[in-house]
Amino acid sequence: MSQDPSCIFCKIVEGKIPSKKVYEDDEVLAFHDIHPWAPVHFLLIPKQHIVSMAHVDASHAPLLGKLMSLVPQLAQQEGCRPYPEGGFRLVTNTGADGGQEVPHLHFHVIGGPRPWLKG
Ligand code: DGP
Repeated sequence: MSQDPSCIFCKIVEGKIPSKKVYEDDEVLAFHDIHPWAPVHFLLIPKQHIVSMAHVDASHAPLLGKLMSLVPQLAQQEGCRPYPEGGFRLVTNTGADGGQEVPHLHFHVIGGPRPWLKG
């Protein structure tokens, strides 16, 4: 599996930086965001080092499909209320203009009661 030794999220995958894990299998890791924006805020990442959504191609389709298919069950597991009264926000910042700070593809899953929600 391709990893970047300087990448914070690769270090989390390898256990070199601790994280509060939500889910893990051989291809995917989900863990709590260190600076949560909301009562529920975790990050879902491929273990493989993919820099961003701008670096995704057709070869990644099965992996991305797996990541997306995990979102509903993990959101529910972490306390997001059911759709439609509840739900969650799914965010992927991409590149400098997209506000991406960590250059390892990640999906923010954000939810909980609404006072935190802006825009
Ligand atoms: P983004 O702006 O989309 O690249 O968001 C990166 C997120 O990663 C940000 O919300 C904070 C989180 N983050 C950065 N470093 C760490 C870390 O070492 N541990 C955890 N759990 N989260 C981190």
